[in-house]
Amino acid sequence: MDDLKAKYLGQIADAGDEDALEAIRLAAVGKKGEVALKMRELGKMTPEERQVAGPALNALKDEINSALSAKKSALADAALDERLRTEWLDVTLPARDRRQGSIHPVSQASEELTAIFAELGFSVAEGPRIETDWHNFDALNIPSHHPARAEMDTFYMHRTEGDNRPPHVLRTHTSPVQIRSMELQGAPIRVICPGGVYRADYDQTHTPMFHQVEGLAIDKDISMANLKWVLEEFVKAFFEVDGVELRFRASHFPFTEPSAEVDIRCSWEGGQLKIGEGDDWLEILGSGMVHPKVIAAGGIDPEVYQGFAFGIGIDRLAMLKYGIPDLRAFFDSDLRWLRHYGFAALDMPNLHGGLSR
Ligand code: 2U9
Repeated sequence: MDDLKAKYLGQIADAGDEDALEAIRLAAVGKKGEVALKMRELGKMTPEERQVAGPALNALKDEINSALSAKKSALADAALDERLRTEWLDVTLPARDRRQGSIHPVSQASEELTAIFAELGFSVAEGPRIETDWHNFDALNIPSHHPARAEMDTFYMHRTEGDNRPPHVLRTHTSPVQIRSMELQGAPIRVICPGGVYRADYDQTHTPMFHQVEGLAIDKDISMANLKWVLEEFVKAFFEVDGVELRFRASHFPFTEPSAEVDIRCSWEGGQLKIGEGDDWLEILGSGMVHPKVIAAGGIDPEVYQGFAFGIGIDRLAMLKYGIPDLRAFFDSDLRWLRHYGFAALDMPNLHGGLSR
C-alpha cells in the first residue's frame, strides 16, 4: 500500500495538465483502478486482515483524491497566472479612430417637436409599450365590440390558460400615456406623448411599428381656438416658415367630440414641397375636443374640465420635412441611408439655435 501511495502521489505531483491528472485518477481511484482492485481482494482476506486493510485502503483513496483536487486547483491557478501574464492591455495607447455616429431622422424630428411643444408649455410623458386593453381602448371610449378595435389591427399579447391578468396589447397609439398622465397628475394638464406604436399593417405607407406624438391640454376654459393656435405655432416652428394656413375638416374619432382632421396649405412645385403657400392642402394630423367619457376615465371631472387633443405621425412629418420618399427605409438600418439622411450627433435642436441647422 505504501508503494501504491508513493507511486500515485509522485505521478500527481509531476502531472503537467488536467488530462494527465484525469488519466492518473482513473488508473488510481477509478472504478477499475488499482485501489478498486485491491478493495476486491478484501473478500479473500481473513476478518482480522480485513479490519486492518479495509480502513487503510479507504485512507489511501482519500489521500489520493485530496492530492488530485489540490493539484487540479494548482494547475488552474497556474493557467490563470499564465493568461494574466500574456493577455494584457496597454491602456496608455492612443484611442483608435472612431466613426462618428449620426442621429436617425425620426429621433431628430422627435427632438425638434419636443423642443417646440416645450416652449409652448407642454411637458413630455412616456409610458409602457405593452398596455392593458383598458388603457389602450376602453378608457378612450373604444369598448370591446367597437369597430375601431378591429380597424386598428392590434397585436394581442399571448395568454396562457388560467392567466387572470387583464388582457394586454402592444399599444396602437400613445393615447394610453395621456390616460396615465391624467390619472397621475389630474387637471389642469398640458402634456405631449411621443413614442413608438404598433399595428399589424405593412405596405408602402404603413410599417408594423411607427411613431406618434399626441398632445393633450385640459383646463377649465380650453376651446378649439386654443387648439388652432397651438397647432399653427407648432407647424410654423417645425417647418421653419413665418406663416401657415390650417384647414379643419370635420371628422370622427371615438376619443374626441367634435373631431377634426387638419390640413396645411402647401405647394408641390417641381416635386418640391413648400409649406404655407400654394393651392394644395396636405393632411398632417387629427384632433378634437376630448370626449367627456375619456376625461372621466382619466379621473378628472368632465363637468368642470374640458380640453383638446391631437395626434401626429412623426415618421410622416420627418419624411415631409427632410424630403425622404420611402417610409420603409426608416426601418432598414442601412448605414449608407443613415449617413445620407442622418444628423450630426452634437447638433441637438432648440428653438433659439434654429431647429435643424
Ligand atoms: C386622450 C384623448 C384624446 C388623440 C388624437 C388623433 C386625433 C389622430 C392620428 C394622426 C396620425 C394617428 O399617427 S396617426 O395615424 N391621430 O387623428 N389622435 S385625436 O386623441 C386623444 C388622445 C388621448 C386622453
